[in-house]
Amino acid sequence: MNSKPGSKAPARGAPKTYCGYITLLGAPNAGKSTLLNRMVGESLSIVTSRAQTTWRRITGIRTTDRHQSIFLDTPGVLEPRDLLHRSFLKSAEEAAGEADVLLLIVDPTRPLNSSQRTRLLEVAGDRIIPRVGVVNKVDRGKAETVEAERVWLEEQGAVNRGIHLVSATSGLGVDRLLEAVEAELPPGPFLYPEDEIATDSVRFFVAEIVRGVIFEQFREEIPYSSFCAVEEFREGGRRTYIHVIVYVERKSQKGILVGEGGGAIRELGTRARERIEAFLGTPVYLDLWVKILPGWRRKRQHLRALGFNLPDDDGGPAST
Ligand SMILES: Nc1nc2c(ncn2[C@@H]2O[C@H](COP(=O)(O)OP(=O)(O)OP(=O)(O)O)[C@@H](O)[C@H]2O)c(=O)[nH]1
Ligand SMILES: [Mg+2]
Repeated sequence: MNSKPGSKAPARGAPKTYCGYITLLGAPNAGKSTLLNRMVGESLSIVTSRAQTTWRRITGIRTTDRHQSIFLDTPGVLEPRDLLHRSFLKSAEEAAGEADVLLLIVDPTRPLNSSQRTRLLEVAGDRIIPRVGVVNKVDRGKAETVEAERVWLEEQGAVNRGIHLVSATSGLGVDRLLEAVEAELPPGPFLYPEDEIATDSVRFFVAEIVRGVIFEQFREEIPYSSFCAVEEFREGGRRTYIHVIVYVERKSQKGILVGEGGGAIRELGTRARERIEAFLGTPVYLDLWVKILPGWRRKRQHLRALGFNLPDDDGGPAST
């Protein structure tokens, strides 16, 4: 070897590291966000009992000794009915396209129909990468439906690295899944510092906390018509001042969110503030406003302004 003193040759015998993107793909409500949170060990992605909770990609990072797994949670794969749904689908497709490893997650408690299954396989695509099957909710699924989902994954050739039976809520089977994921990571340097677990901004998480409370507190279409945005975030005073706007599609929805005598929005504000304080570890003044942005779910200019990832205009459902 003729390396000069002080040259930048990599240290011989330096331990090799592995790092890659793992995309979680599945139908709405399959438990993708629950699984991401379980694998990262923090509540990063909101989870509710209702379908279509996740609206865009959420990144969660898990670093062990020599492995960095960068998990991408995605909106559930669905039949798009409006432009917002098409944005969900685009986010899922893009994350699938960026994956080094794909986790195809199915839910035995809500078997999909054949067109839903076809769409899921379409979004999973046919890139040659490691694909791991996950049958989630085995704590609740009947043995025969768990087996039926496992067989489906196997027969479709949708996975090429085995199928794991897990429960994201109890953690059953998740350690073995994590080991299987690490074994598939490509060699490479870590892309994030070892103590980093998320890439989204504090503002984003605050808006998600408010959206999560709206999912809990309101029924029917209200959670699906409410978009939360942090307009201002000012630290330094006795309390952190946070101004959040909840955009709704119609006047009637604003009435429901505000409630009689402002009761509903007060309750929402109190619950959201308590959670934001716990998240930030500081006292917060939460200034919460509801605004009408007519038909925002269907309007390209509104969705763009709200930061959604939009497909090119190909005349799909309800694109205006
Ligand atoms: N019994 C049981 N319930 C689970 C499990 N994993 C997730 N759930 C529940 O399933 C529901 C949906 O979970 P999410 O993690 O929000 O599902 P998701 O796939 O992210 O849903 P979208 O964001 O709508 O695509 C929640 O009520 C979870 O508590 C599990 O292993 N067992
Ligand atoms: Mg989700």
